[in-house]
Amino acid sequence: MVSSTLSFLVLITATTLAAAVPHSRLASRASTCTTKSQRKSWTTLTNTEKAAYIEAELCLMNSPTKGFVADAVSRWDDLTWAHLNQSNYIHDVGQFLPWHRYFMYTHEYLLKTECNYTGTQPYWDEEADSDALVDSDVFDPDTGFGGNGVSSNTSDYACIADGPFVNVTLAMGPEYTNTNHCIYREFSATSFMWANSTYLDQCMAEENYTSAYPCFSSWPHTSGHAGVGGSMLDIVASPGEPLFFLHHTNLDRLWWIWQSKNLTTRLTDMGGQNIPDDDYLASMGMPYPDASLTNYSGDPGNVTTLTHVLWMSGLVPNVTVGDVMDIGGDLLCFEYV
Ligand SMILES: *[C@@H]1O[C@H](CO)[C@@H](O)[C@H](O)[C@H]1NC(C)=O
Ligand SMILES: *[C@@H]1O[C@H](CO)[C@@H](O)[C@H](O)[C@H]1NC(C)=O
Ligand SMILES: *[C@@H]1O[C@H](CO)[C@@H](O)[C@H](O)[C@H]1NC(C)=O
Ligand SMILES: *[C@@H]1O[C@H](CO)[C@@H](O)[C@H](O)[C@H]1NC(C)=O
Ligand SMILES: *[C@@H]1O[C@H](CO)[C@@H](O)[C@H](O)[C@H]1NC(C)=O
Ligand SMILES: *[C@@H]1O[C@H](CO)[C@@H](O)[C@H](O)[C@H]1NC(C)=O
Ligand SMILES: *[C@@H]1O[C@H](CO)[C@@H](O)[C@H](O)[C@H]1NC(C)=O
Ligand SMILES: *[C@@H]1O[C@H](CO)[C@@H](O)[C@H](O)[C@H]1NC(C)=O
Ligand SMILES: *[C@@H]1O[C@H](CO)[C@@H](O)[C@H](O)[C@H]1NC(C)=O
Ligand SMILES: *[C@@H]1O[C@H](CO)[C@@H](O)[C@H](O)[C@H]1NC(C)=O
Ligand SMILES: [Cu+2]
Repeated sequence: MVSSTLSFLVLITATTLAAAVPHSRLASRASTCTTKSQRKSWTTLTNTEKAAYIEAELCLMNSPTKGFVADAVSRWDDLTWAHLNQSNYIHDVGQFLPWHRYFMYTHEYLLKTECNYTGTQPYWDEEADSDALVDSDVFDPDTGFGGNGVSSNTSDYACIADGPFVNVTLAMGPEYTNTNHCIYREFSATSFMWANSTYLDQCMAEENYTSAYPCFSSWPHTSGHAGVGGSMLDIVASPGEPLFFLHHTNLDRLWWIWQSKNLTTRLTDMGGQNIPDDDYLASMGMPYPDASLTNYSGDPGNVTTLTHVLWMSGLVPNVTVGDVMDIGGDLLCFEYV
C-alpha cells in the first residue's frame, strides 16, 4: 500500500521533470524501482494465497460505489465502468495493450488500498491449459473461481453454479444495458486453443508493435474471452467476470515477453490507430468514440504515440502510454515469474 502510493508521488515528479529536463538526463537517471513485486501463475499460489486474492475480490464486489456513475452499486462496478465507458476506444487500437496494462495495475491498486490485499496480481497461464480448458485449476469450486455456467428457467443467462462468486450480482452490463445479472459462462474448448503455442509463436515473431498487437488481440486475447464465454465474451462489460483480470494479466505478460526480446527498441515501440475501424465498432455494437475521449488523448492524429493519455475514469491518475512501457520502471514495479 505504501509503495503504491509512493510510486504515484514519484510519477508526478517524473512527469513534471519530463517537461523541464532534457530526455537524455531522464534516461540516465536510475529507476526508482528497486524491489519488484512478483506476479505469479495462479497454479503456483498456495491455497492461502488463492483464498486471500478471492477474498479481496469479494471485498471490492461488496464495497459500495464511490458514486461517479449512475448505475454502479459496488466498487467492482466502478472498476468495470472504466472499461465499459471506453470500450469503443481501447480495443482495436494502439493503446489496447498499454491501457489494459494500466487497468491491471488499477485493479491491483484497489485491492491493496481498499481491501488490505498484500499479495500481487496473479495470471492465468492459458497456454498450459490450452488443450484442456475444463480441467483448468482456475475453475476449481473450492480454491478457484467456480466452473461453467448452467442454464436454468430463472435466468436468461447460464449463470455460474458453484464457487465463491455464485451469488454475485453485477450492475454494469450486459453490454451497455446495466441491468442486474449474474456472472455467466459458456465454455468453448475450441476457441480456447487460440492460447496455444502455434498462435503465440506467430505473435512473438512479429517485428514491431504495430504488427504485434493485432496478433495478440486476435489469438491469446480472444482465447480467454471466447473460451470462457458468457460474461467474458461481452467485450464491453467483461471485467465484471473476475477471471478477466487473470486473463488480461496473462496477455500483459505475453506482451512483456515480446518486449523483452529486444528491450532497447521495444520499451519505446508504440503505434497503431487511435480510432477503431468502423466495421469493428459496428460488429461490436459500439458507438463512435466521442470528443470527451478523443480531444484529450494527447495524440494529434490517428497514430498512437507514447504521449497518449491512459484514463481510468479517475480511479487512479491519468498517465501516458510511455509511463507503462516498462513494467520495472518508475510507475510499475513488478516482474512476471
Ligand atoms: C461514457 O460516459 C459519459 C459520461 O457519463 C457519457 O456521456 C458517454 O456517452 C459514455 N460513453 C459510452 C460509450 O458509454
Ligand atoms: C483494512 O485494515 C484496516 C486496519 O486494520 C481496517 O480498519 C479496515 O477495516 C480493513 N478494510 C477492509 C476492507 O477489510
Ligand atoms: C424448465 O421448464 C421446463 C418446462 O416448463 C421444464 O420441463 C424443465 O424441467 C425446467 N428446467 C429447470 C432446470 O427447471
Ligand atoms: C449463496 O447463497 C446461498 C443461498 O442464500 C447460500 O446458501 C450460499 O452459501 C451462498 N454461497 C456463497 C458462496 O456465497
Ligand atoms: C493449436 O490449436 C490449433 C487449432 O486452433 C491446432 O491446429 C494446432 O495444432 C494447435 N497447436 C498445438 C501446438 O497444439
Ligand atoms: C512493422 O512490421 C510490418 C510487418 O513486418 C511491416 O509491414 C511494417 O512496415 C512495420 N512497421 C514499422 C513502423 O516498422
Ligand atoms: C533490436 O532492434 C534493433 C532495431 O530494429 C535492431 O537493430 C537490433 O539488432 C535488435 N536487437 C536484437 C537483439 O534483436
Ligand atoms: C484511423 O485509422 C484506421 C485505420 O487506418 C481507420 O480505420 C479509421 O477510420 C481512422 N480514423 C480516423 C478518424 O482517421
Ligand atoms: C473537441 O475539440 C473540438 C475542436 O477543437 C471542439 O470544437 C469541441 O468543443 C471539443 N469537444 C469537447 C467535448 O471537448
Ligand atoms: C484525464 O483524461 C481524461 C480523458 O482523456 C480527461 O477527460 C481528464 O480531464 C483528464 N484528467 C486530468 C486530471 O487531466
Ligand atoms: Cu478490454
